[in-house]
Parts: sequence; structure tokens; C-alpha cells
Amino acid sequence: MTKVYIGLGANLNEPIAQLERAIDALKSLSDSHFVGCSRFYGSRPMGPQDQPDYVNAVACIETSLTAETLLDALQKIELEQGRIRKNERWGPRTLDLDILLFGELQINTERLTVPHYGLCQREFVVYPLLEIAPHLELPSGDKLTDICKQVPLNGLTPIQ
Ligand code: A4P
Ligand code: MG
Repeated sequence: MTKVYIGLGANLNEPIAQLERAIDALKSLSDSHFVGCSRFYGSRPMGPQDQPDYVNAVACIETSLTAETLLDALQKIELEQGRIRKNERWGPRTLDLDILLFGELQINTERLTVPHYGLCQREFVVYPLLEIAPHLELPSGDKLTDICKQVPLNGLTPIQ
């Protein structure tokens, strides 16, 4: 089994309910065991500012799926929750599920970049991650606690 951290984000159609539903879906993933989830956090939109604030969280699962098969499953959950992919980069969405870390693996394929390319810069990723994995080290050897020191909170607020 591989320990995997998944970033959850939503800012449309009752984002809290979207995240709750996504967590239920993660609990039902095949060949996987749900370990836990951070609190939910309100965050300011990264990217276009003319969109609602986001609700973000980070969940942990253990899985024997491959990273590609897990991505398929996560994209299926996004679609089931009404995600419409538009061309606008960083635009609003009912649900976004990103593979942040997949064990110690570093993946660079057409479909997958792991660790997630934005992991170390985004307050709505690093702080929820720190909450559930305070001793985490990235495959690069960097400690999550050190990364957090470089990332301002930017208004990130726990809402649960
Ligand atoms: N992909 C590559 N690597 C991964 C990975 N590690 N996990 C590919 C998941 N997917 C990965 O994703 C586009 C493609 O990325 C997928 O087909 C997959 O093969 P997408 O979800 O369709 O597109 P996207 O999410 O709109 O693009 P992007 O650039 O990944 O956006 P982000 O980085 O997810 O940002 N503000 C706040 N406060 N909170 C947020 O959560 N999220 C975004 C979206 C913008 N602003 C935000 C937030
Ligand atoms: Mg995404």
C-alpha cells in the first residue's frame, strides 16, 4: 500500500457539501483505505479574483492502485460532482482533486506531475497537509515545516 495525499478544493454549488461528498467517495475507493482528512479551510482564490472564495482540505489514503488508476478514479469523482472543464486556467469549479504526493514517487508523465507542481507555494495545500502530516518530508528531502515557514497564510482560515 502507498500513502497518498490528495488536495480537495471547491468554490461553487455549496463547496462544503462538495468536499463532504468527495470524502465519502474517497472512503469508497477500491483497493484503498481512507486514513483521514484535515479540517476544511476557507481560502482566497488563487488566479482570477472575480470568483468566490474556495474551501480546501487535504485527505490521506493508503492505496494499492497505481497513480494513473487513482487519477482516473479522482477524475470520475470530479465529473460525478458536476465538474465542467473549461479552458480558463484556475477558474471556478465544483470540485478539484489533485494528487499531491504518491508515496515517495516522483512522476513526470503527460498526465501526471507528482509531487503536485503547486504543492510548495500554496497556503491552502501546505497548512492542511501540515495538520495531518506534521513530520512529513517531501521526496526532495525538504521538510514540510520548513516549507510552511516560506508560505504566508494569505487569509487561510479553518472553518470547521
Ligand atoms: N495532472 C497533472 N498532475 C496532476 C496531479 N498531481 N493531480 C493533470 C491531478 N491532476 C494532475 O487538471 C488538468 C490536468 O492536470 C489533468 O487532466 C491531469 O492529467 P484539471 O483538474 O483538469 O485542471 P485544473 O485543476 O484547472 O488545472 P490546474 O493547473 O491543475 O489548476 P490547479 O492547480 O488545480 O488550480 N484557489 C484556491 N484558494 N484554492 C484552490 O483550490 N484551485 C485552483 C485550481 C485555482 N485557484 C484556487 C484553487
Ligand atoms: Mg486539478
